[in-house]
Amino acid sequence: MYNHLLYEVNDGIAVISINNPKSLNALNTETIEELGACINAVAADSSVKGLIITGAGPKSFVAGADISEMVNSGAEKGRSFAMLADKVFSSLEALPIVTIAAVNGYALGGGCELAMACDIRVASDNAIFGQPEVGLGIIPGFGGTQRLARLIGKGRAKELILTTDRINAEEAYRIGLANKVTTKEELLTVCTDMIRRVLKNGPFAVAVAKRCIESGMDMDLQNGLQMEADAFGLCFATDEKMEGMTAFLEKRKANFGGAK
Ligand code: DAK
Repeated sequence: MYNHLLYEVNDGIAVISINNPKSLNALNTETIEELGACINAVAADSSVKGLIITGAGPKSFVAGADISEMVNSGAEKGRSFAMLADKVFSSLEALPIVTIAAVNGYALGGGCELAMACDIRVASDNAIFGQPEVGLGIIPGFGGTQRLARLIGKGRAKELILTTDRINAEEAYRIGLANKVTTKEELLTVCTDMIRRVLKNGPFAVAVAKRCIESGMDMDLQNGLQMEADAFGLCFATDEKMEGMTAFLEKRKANFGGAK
């Protein structure tokens, strides 16, 4: 069905693997188009409750945008590529379900940016993160200058982007770029277990909490708190809240219909 992606769903958890082995899973236009179509399919499929994005093969998550395609692109192509990628990465970020990047090797340039468009990053111990763009005479263009600074702070984001230093999984964990580090063998299990823990909770509450965090990052505190209060009120109107609180009072586990 896809030329550049592998896609499977097990027990409500979807796994998208970027699959361009000859270029260490670099992102060309067709791959980003397919990723967009696949994210739309995930959004439209109510049976999918969580999403993992990873790279096919043992060595790389995504080694960045495809340099062999970009080298001859002019301003017009660059602009349309940027608009496409922006749309796709934003649709990934806007999914109401939890998304995890299982970073199984190189996450460079657009690869690091793809990981940052997910809610959570779990890195295998061979993962390498970096933003090499300024060394290619461009800047991070899939949201890197914005999302990296929001995630790890302005000073560290500037250091990574301006030096183009590559960092390993432990350092990524230390600075908050990776949420967790595990072995290569256990990476997908760790991600799946994490998603299952999310699925024990109210799906509407999870979606609303995720949206409040995302939107709040771009607001001042007072407006963010107002948004949170409005969203909090909305949760009180749901069956989910009734089930969650009733279950507590009845000393049983809440059943929100997610994975067991
Ligand atoms: N693009 C194309 N091919 C790539 C590639 C890439 N990003 N990365 C690796 N490959 C290819 C290599 O050319 C090589 O191909 P063959 O020679 O076998 O044909 C094959 O994958 C294996 O790579 P290596 O032989 O280099 O493998 P090593 O283990 O020695 O090194 C490496 C692995 C990941 C350290 C190295 O391949 C590397 O440095 N790759 C490039 C990393 C990089 O600079 N990535 C690009 C970052 S720039 C935009 C928005 C965003 C962007 C662009 C536009 N707009 C708004 C328009 C994003 C830009 C970026 O991501």
